[in-house]
Amino acid sequence: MDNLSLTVEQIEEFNEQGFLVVDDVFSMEEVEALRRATESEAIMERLNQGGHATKAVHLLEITTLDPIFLNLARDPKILDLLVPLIGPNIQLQHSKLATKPPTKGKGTFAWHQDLAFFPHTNSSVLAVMVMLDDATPENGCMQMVRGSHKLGYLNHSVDGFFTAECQESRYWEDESRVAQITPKTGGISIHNGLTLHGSPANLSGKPRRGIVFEYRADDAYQISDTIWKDTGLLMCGRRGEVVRCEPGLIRLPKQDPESEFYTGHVFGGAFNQNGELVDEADYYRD
Ligand SMILES: O=C(O)CCC(=O)C(=O)O
Repeated sequence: MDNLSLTVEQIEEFNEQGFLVVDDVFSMEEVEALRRATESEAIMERLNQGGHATKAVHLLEITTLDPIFLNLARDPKILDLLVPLIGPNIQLQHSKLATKPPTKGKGTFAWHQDLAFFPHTNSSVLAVMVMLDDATPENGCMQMVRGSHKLGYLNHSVDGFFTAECQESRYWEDESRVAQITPKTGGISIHNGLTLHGSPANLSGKPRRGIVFEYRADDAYQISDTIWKDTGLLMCGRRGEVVRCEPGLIRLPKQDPESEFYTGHVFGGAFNQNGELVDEADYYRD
């Protein structure tokens, strides 16, 4: 398929709404090759370990598991669409295979902003989901709040600790602002890292698979959370020596040292500016 480019109207739509759907990016032949790769022994083993038959599994660092996924992340058919949105110098921030099981009623994702998990110095960070199955309301397609990327960082914490769920329900309770995101197989969705989104359960009885790439402008620096194996890989353009900072408050995803998800750093290990002693969890306790 020929490379696509965004029209002026699509760029305006993305800037206004915080998301965009582009269909017919990949051919059925390309999708079949990607589907086969997701069914390889190595990937199935990891999916089985995650219990993908009965619950939604996000298999991270998918680019490291088969070169087909790294090639996909670097495919100009995707990157050419992103350049007008975040500029010519683009890094990968993370990658994953996002599955929803065929089991009816499973695979809910709570409302959240991606950047609440891994804050950056600017919001030129966006996620692309490449659909290996049609996304429909029945199989739990993503839902997004129109214009929510302009709200800044919303609160995802309770009692000061990050919960992975946005706590400001008034935005998605206003149904007139909620859009169903329904790219077809071989199509993609693109959303800004601050766009508030979630997805309900899969009721279709069939699996729903998508490959997700979070990309960032080269001048967006991660302030907190995880650095994955493929974080920072240059996808196109060049590495610069400049960090761009947008004004505003950024709420850090402070981890509860008592939680089962605690990673050993209260603010994640990414840009942890303290020495060994200061990094003791007790230091942050009241
Ligand atoms: O897989 C889904 O439907 C939701 C994924 C999602 O919200 C995310 O990866 O941030």
